[in-house]
Amino acid sequence: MKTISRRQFGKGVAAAAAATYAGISLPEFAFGEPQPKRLEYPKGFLWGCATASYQIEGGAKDDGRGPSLWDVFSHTPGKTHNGDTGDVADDSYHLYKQDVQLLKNLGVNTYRMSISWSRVFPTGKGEVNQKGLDYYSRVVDELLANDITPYITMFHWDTPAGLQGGWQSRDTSKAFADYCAYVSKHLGDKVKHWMTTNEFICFTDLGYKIGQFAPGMKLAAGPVNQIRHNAILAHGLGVQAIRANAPSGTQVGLAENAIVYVPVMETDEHIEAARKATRDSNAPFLTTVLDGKYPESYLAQEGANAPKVEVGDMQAIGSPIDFLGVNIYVPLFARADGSAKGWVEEPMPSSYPHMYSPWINLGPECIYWGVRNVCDIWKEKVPAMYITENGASSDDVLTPEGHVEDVDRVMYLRNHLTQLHRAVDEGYPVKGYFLWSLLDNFEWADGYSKRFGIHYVDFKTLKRYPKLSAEWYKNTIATNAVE
Ligand code: PNW
Repeated sequence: MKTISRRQFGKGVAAAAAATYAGISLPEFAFGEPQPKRLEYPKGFLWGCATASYQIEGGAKDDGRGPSLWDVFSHTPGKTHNGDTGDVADDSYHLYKQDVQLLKNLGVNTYRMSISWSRVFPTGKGEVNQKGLDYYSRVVDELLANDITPYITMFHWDTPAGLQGGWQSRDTSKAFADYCAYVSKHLGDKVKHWMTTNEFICFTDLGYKIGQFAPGMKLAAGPVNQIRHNAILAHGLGVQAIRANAPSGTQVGLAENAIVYVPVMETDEHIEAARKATRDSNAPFLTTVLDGKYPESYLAQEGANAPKVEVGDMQAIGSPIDFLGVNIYVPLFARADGSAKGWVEEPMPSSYPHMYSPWINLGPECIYWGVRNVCDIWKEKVPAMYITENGASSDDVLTPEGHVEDVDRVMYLRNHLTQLHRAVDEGYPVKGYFLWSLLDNFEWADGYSKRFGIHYVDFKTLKRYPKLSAEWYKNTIATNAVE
């Protein structure tokens, strides 16, 4: 074989280049700035922000509002960071017009908010508090006047304290349906998109099994499974109630934090493992709602602790939905392991990077795989999908000039929207994205210590300041692209 020295090789390349380039004008891109492909979203994609009643409203005792389990819990010593409560929060009860202007300035076309059940029914059922409903009517009018479409969650964890037994009682599911019927009847001419519940696991397991959230109980498996059942039953009865009371054309769904598995590698076997993991791990909630029945494996695993199901329950629970909202923050990793189950969850190394809240592990592929797994498993059961929450906390510092340079939140959002674009590009039916959250707020057990807003709130003055992330999101919306 003929070998050439390095010097000869160099000479050869230089000579060849001289011959090639002589007298030839090269296309500009060869020496210009690199031109990344702009990740544009489809025309008509909905951009929004999300909030929840107890986290932003304050006005806890105003105009006849009754207490919720979260009022009771947050006022119980030792339950929230620093004893923080939602008594005032962002005072959006009084400052909602300012908040609508924040939305308007971002250029969003939609807003996800929730209704405080105990503002409308102070004890959860029976007598209506007209002033409570009037407040939501004013908020909705203000949104519509600013061309912002409301997407409303009926229940984001603030269970009326007046309901005996809370979610331990089936009557709560029935009371929820009556509340949904009433609200959708009275606001249904203006609000066309409803979500029944938000994140089953957070008001069932976290509230009644782990005790970290209201009402702070630690019950055994049997009662917890019944509570989970009552929660999904409430969703199903709520769907039926909204359909029966709102005008035709109304869209009904739910917002669920599906547990998301990312395949450790994008090979067929691990992709299949992540899909199986998604179906198995969401067994008591999303899987049962979308299948309309409990998986055999879940019933077998729970044995005598399995939920008691009454006639008609499964039909209600499996009511078809018009859209599925998924709240996606974090990944878990699945690997095919050759077992009968077919998958194993990878342990997370202690070095795994996270955002300011220790549970927000950074793994932007979760938003792509969350969408893909759910749509691949349930296909026609999910005619449309929204990301109803995605966002992160950051150790925000307000400068004397009134800036917050939350580059970590921008990094988190940019990477998640890059991954979401992949799902949209592959044809998954994602219609919109709601960023959590419009503004800093009462972060449940973490009180005011963890800020998730793209607007900073000074909790002493209640003044709102746009962060860098608000500027970034505004640009994303204006260009309809990730930049
Ligand atoms: C969601 N997890 O909660 C809620 O819907 C919001 O009210 C909340 O403020 C937001 O996310 C940020 O926490 C979650 O542990 C709480 O995976 C915990 C988890 C996920 C979502």
